[in-house]
Amino acid sequence: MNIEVCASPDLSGLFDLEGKVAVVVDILRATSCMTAGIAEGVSAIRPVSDLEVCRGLMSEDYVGAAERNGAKVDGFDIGNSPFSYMDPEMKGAKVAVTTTNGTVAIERSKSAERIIIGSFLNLSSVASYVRKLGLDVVIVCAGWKGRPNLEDTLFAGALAEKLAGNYESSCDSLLMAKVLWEKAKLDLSALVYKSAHVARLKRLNIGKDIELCMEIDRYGVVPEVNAEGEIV
Ligand code: 3SL
Repeated sequence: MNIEVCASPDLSGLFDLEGKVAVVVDILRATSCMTAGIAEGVSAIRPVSDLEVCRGLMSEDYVGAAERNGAKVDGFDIGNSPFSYMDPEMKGAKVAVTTTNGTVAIERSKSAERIIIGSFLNLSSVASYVRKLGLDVVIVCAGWKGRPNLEDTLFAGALAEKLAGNYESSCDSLLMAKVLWEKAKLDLSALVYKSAHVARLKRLNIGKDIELCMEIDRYGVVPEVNAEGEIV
Protein backbone atom coordinates (compact mmCIF):
# COMPACT_ATOMS: atom_id res chain seq x y z
CA MET A 1 0.00 0.00 0.00
CA ASN A 2 1.17 3.51 -0.83
CA ILE A 3 0.26 6.51 1.32
CA GLU A 4 0.26 10.18 0.37
CA VAL A 5 -0.92 13.29 2.18
CA CYS A 6 -2.91 16.00 0.45
CA ALA A 7 -2.37 18.84 2.90
CA SER A 8 -5.31 20.95 1.71
CA PRO A 9 -8.33 20.49 -0.58
CA ASP A 10 -6.82 23.13 -2.88
CA LEU A 11 -4.00 20.68 -3.64
CA SER A 12 -6.37 17.82 -4.48
CA GLY A 13 -5.94 18.37 -8.22
CA LEU A 14 -2.35 17.18 -7.81
CA PHE A 15 -3.48 13.76 -6.58
CA ASP A 16 -4.93 10.88 -8.56
CA LEU A 17 -7.56 9.40 -6.26
CA GLU A 18 -8.94 6.82 -8.67
CA GLY A 19 -8.89 3.32 -7.20
CA LYS A 20 -7.65 4.68 -3.86
CA VAL A 21 -9.05 5.28 -0.41
CA ALA A 22 -9.42 8.91 0.59
CA VAL A 23 -9.23 9.32 4.35
CA VAL A 24 -10.73 12.75 4.86
CA VAL A 25 -9.77 14.53 8.06
CA ASP A 26 -10.89 17.76 9.67
CA ILE A 27 -9.96 17.31 13.30
CA LEU A 28 -11.41 20.72 14.30
CA ARG A 29 -14.17 19.86 13.92
CA ALA A 30 -16.10 18.48 10.95
CA THR A 31 -14.84 14.89 10.76
CA SER A 32 -14.75 14.64 14.57
CA CYS A 33 -18.44 15.62 14.54
CA MET A 34 -19.18 13.01 11.87
CA THR A 35 -17.35 10.29 13.78
CA ALA A 36 -19.09 11.15 17.05
CA GLY A 37 -22.48 11.42 15.33
CA ILE A 38 -22.34 8.03 13.62
CA ALA A 39 -20.93 6.41 16.76
CA GLU A 40 -23.70 7.88 18.90
CA GLY A 41 -26.55 6.79 16.61
CA VAL A 42 -27.08 9.44 13.90
CA SER A 43 -28.33 7.30 11.01
CA ALA A 44 -26.73 9.19 8.09
CA ILE A 45 -24.89 12.42 7.38
CA ARG A 46 -25.13 14.12 3.99
CA PRO A 47 -22.12 16.42 3.44
CA VAL A 48 -22.61 19.29 0.99
CA SER A 49 -20.33 22.23 0.36
CA ASP A 50 -23.08 24.69 -0.60
CA LEU A 51 -25.05 26.47 2.13
CA GLU A 52 -28.25 26.78 0.10
CA VAL A 53 -28.22 23.12 -0.94
CA CYS A 54 -27.91 22.27 2.74
CA ARG A 55 -30.77 24.58 3.64
CA GLY A 56 -32.94 22.93 0.96
CA LEU A 57 -32.35 19.49 2.48
CA MET A 58 -33.98 20.65 5.72
CA SER A 59 -37.34 20.39 3.94
CA GLU A 60 -36.53 16.72 3.22
CA ASP A 61 -36.41 15.71 6.86
CA TYR A 62 -32.74 16.33 7.41
CA VAL A 63 -31.51 18.10 10.51
CA GLY A 64 -29.62 21.08 9.10
CA ALA A 65 -26.06 21.63 10.34
CA ALA A 66 -24.12 24.63 9.08
CA GLU A 67 -20.90 26.33 10.07
CA ARG A 68 -18.97 29.19 8.53
CA ASN A 69 -15.82 30.61 10.09
CA GLY A 70 -16.44 28.49 13.17
CA ALA A 71 -19.90 29.86 13.95
CA LYS A 72 -23.34 28.29 13.49
CA VAL A 73 -25.15 29.80 10.51
CA ASP A 74 -28.48 31.47 11.32
CA GLY A 75 -31.53 29.48 10.33
CA PHE A 76 -29.96 26.04 10.77
CA ASP A 77 -30.73 23.56 13.54
CA ILE A 78 -27.17 23.05 14.74
CA GLY A 79 -23.65 24.29 14.06
CA ASN A 80 -20.49 22.20 14.10
CA SER A 81 -20.08 21.01 17.67
CA PRO A 82 -19.56 17.29 18.28
CA PHE A 83 -21.78 17.63 21.34
CA SER A 84 -24.73 18.58 19.11
CA TYR A 85 -24.23 15.33 17.18
CA MET A 86 -23.98 13.39 20.45
CA ASP A 87 -27.31 14.67 21.76
CA PRO A 88 -29.59 11.66 22.48
CA GLU A 89 -32.29 13.42 20.43
CA MET A 90 -30.11 12.92 17.34
CA LYS A 91 -30.32 9.13 17.53
CA GLY A 92 -31.81 7.89 14.24
CA ALA A 93 -31.73 11.38 12.68
CA LYS A 94 -30.36 12.22 9.25
CA VAL A 95 -28.14 15.29 9.14
CA ALA A 96 -27.32 17.50 6.16
CA VAL A 97 -24.10 19.37 6.88
CA THR A 98 -22.03 22.11 5.33
CA THR A 99 -18.82 23.46 6.88
CA THR A 100 -16.10 25.87 5.82
CA ASN A 101 -13.49 23.26 4.91
CA GLY A 102 -14.43 19.71 5.93
CA THR A 103 -17.31 19.22 3.53
CA VAL A 104 -15.22 20.80 0.76
CA ALA A 105 -12.51 18.19 1.41
CA ILE A 106 -15.10 15.42 1.11
CA GLU A 107 -16.44 16.85 -2.14
CA ARG A 108 -12.94 17.13 -3.63
CA SER A 109 -12.35 13.45 -2.79
CA LYS A 110 -15.24 12.23 -4.91
CA SER A 111 -13.10 10.45 -7.51
CA ALA A 112 -11.72 8.09 -4.85
CA GLU A 113 -12.80 4.45 -4.77
CA ARG A 114 -13.80 4.83 -1.11
CA ILE A 115 -14.11 7.88 1.10
CA ILE A 116 -13.76 7.30 4.81
CA ILE A 117 -13.96 9.73 7.68
CA GLY A 118 -10.94 10.01 9.96
CA SER A 119 -10.40 11.75 13.27
CA PHE A 120 -8.42 11.14 16.44
CA LEU A 121 -11.67 9.79 17.87
CA ASN A 122 -11.48 6.74 15.56
CA LEU A 123 -7.76 6.64 14.71
CA SER A 124 -7.07 2.93 15.40
CA SER A 125 -10.26 1.78 13.71
CA VAL A 126 -9.41 3.78 10.58
CA ALA A 127 -5.93 2.24 10.57
CA SER A 128 -7.30 -1.32 10.84
CA TYR A 129 -9.90 -0.68 8.15
CA VAL A 130 -7.39 0.83 5.74
CA ARG A 131 -4.99 -2.07 6.36
CA LYS A 132 -7.77 -4.53 5.60
CA LEU A 133 -8.78 -2.75 2.37
CA GLY A 134 -5.19 -2.89 1.14
CA LEU A 135 -5.75 -0.06 -1.38
CA ASP A 136 -3.45 2.92 -1.81
CA VAL A 137 -4.37 5.78 0.51
CA VAL A 138 -4.51 9.55 0.20
CA ILE A 139 -5.09 11.36 3.49
CA VAL A 140 -7.05 14.44 2.46
CA CYS A 141 -6.68 17.20 5.04
CA ALA A 142 -9.34 19.89 5.22
CA GLY A 143 -6.91 22.59 6.35
CA TRP A 144 -8.24 26.12 6.52
CA LYS A 145 -9.39 27.95 3.38
CA GLY A 146 -6.82 26.30 1.16
CA ARG A 147 -3.96 26.41 3.65
CA PRO A 148 -2.55 23.38 5.46
CA ASN A 149 -3.14 23.24 9.18
CA LEU A 150 -1.43 21.66 12.15
CA GLU A 151 -4.09 19.34 13.54
CA ASP A 152 -5.01 17.57 10.29
CA THR A 153 -1.32 17.11 9.46
CA LEU A 154 -0.81 15.59 12.92
CA PHE A 155 -3.57 13.09 12.24
CA ALA A 156 -1.76 12.07 9.04
CA GLY A 157 1.39 11.41 11.08
CA ALA A 158 -0.57 9.47 13.70
CA LEU A 159 -2.22 7.29 11.05
CA ALA A 160 1.16 6.62 9.43
CA GLU A 161 2.51 5.51 12.79
CA LYS A 162 -0.39 3.08 13.23
CA LEU A 163 0.27 1.67 9.74
CA ALA A 164 4.05 1.37 10.17
CA GLY A 165 5.43 -1.66 8.34
CA ASN A 166 2.38 -1.92 6.09
CA TYR A 167 3.07 0.80 3.55
CA GLU A 168 5.58 2.55 1.36
CA SER A 169 5.65 6.23 0.54
CA SER A 170 7.79 8.77 -1.24
CA CYS A 171 5.54 11.66 -0.20
CA ASP A 172 7.37 14.40 1.72
CA SER A 173 4.06 15.66 3.15
CA LEU A 174 3.73 12.28 4.87
CA LEU A 175 7.31 12.45 6.11
CA MET A 176 6.67 15.95 7.49
CA ALA A 177 3.51 14.72 9.19
CA LYS A 178 5.36 11.80 10.78
CA VAL A 179 8.18 14.00 12.10
CA LEU A 180 5.65 16.44 13.53
CA TRP A 181 3.60 13.66 15.14
CA GLU A 182 6.73 12.19 16.81
CA LYS A 183 7.12 15.44 18.73
CA ALA A 184 3.46 16.23 19.25
CA LYS A 185 2.24 12.88 20.54
CA LEU A 186 3.94 13.38 23.88
CA ASP A 187 1.48 16.17 24.61
CA LEU A 188 -0.98 16.53 21.75
CA SER A 189 -3.23 19.17 23.28
CA ALA A 190 -0.30 21.41 24.21
CA LEU A 191 0.79 21.71 20.58
CA VAL A 192 -2.69 21.88 19.09
CA TYR A 193 -3.54 24.71 21.47
CA LYS A 194 -0.89 26.77 19.68
CA SER A 195 -2.66 26.32 16.33
CA ALA A 196 -4.36 29.06 14.36
CA HIS A 197 -7.72 27.32 14.45
CA VAL A 198 -7.75 26.97 18.22
CA ALA A 199 -7.14 30.72 18.39
CA ARG A 200 -10.10 31.23 16.06
CA LEU A 201 -12.32 28.88 18.02
CA LYS A 202 -11.39 30.23 21.45
CA ARG A 203 -13.30 33.41 20.86
CA LEU A 204 -16.38 31.22 20.33
CA ASN A 205 -15.92 29.72 23.78
CA ILE A 206 -15.78 26.09 22.69
CA GLY A 207 -12.90 24.73 24.75
CA LYS A 208 -14.72 21.50 25.50
CA ASP A 209 -15.15 20.75 21.78
CA ILE A 210 -11.39 21.01 21.34
CA GLU A 211 -10.68 18.66 24.24
CA LEU A 212 -13.12 16.10 22.84
CA CYS A 213 -11.64 16.27 19.35
CA MET A 214 -8.17 15.49 20.81
CA GLU A 215 -9.37 12.22 22.39
CA ILE A 216 -7.76 9.23 20.75
CA ASP A 217 -9.85 6.11 20.02
CA ARG A 218 -12.98 7.11 21.89
CA TYR A 219 -14.97 5.30 19.17
CA GLY A 220 -14.63 2.17 17.07
CA VAL A 221 -16.65 3.29 14.04
CA VAL A 222 -15.33 4.04 10.55
CA PRO A 223 -17.90 6.28 8.85
CA GLU A 224 -17.84 5.93 5.07
CA VAL A 225 -19.52 7.76 2.19
CA ASN A 226 -21.97 5.37 0.50
CA ALA A 227 -23.22 5.27 -3.09
CA GLU A 228 -25.96 7.80 -2.24
CA GLY A 229 -23.38 10.30 -1.02
CA GLU A 230 -24.30 9.84 2.62
CA ILE A 231 -21.89 9.09 5.43
CA VAL A 232 -23.06 6.04 7.34
O1 3SL B 1 -13.89 24.14 8.46
C1 3SL B 1 -14.61 23.24 8.86
O2 3SL B 1 -15.07 22.38 8.15
C2 3SL B 1 -14.98 23.25 10.32
O3 3SL B 1 -14.73 22.01 10.88
C3 3SL B 1 -14.38 24.39 11.05
S1 3SL B 1 -14.95 24.62 12.68
O4 3SL B 1 -14.24 23.77 13.59
O5 3SL B 1 -16.37 24.35 12.77
O6 3SL B 1 -14.68 26.01 13.00
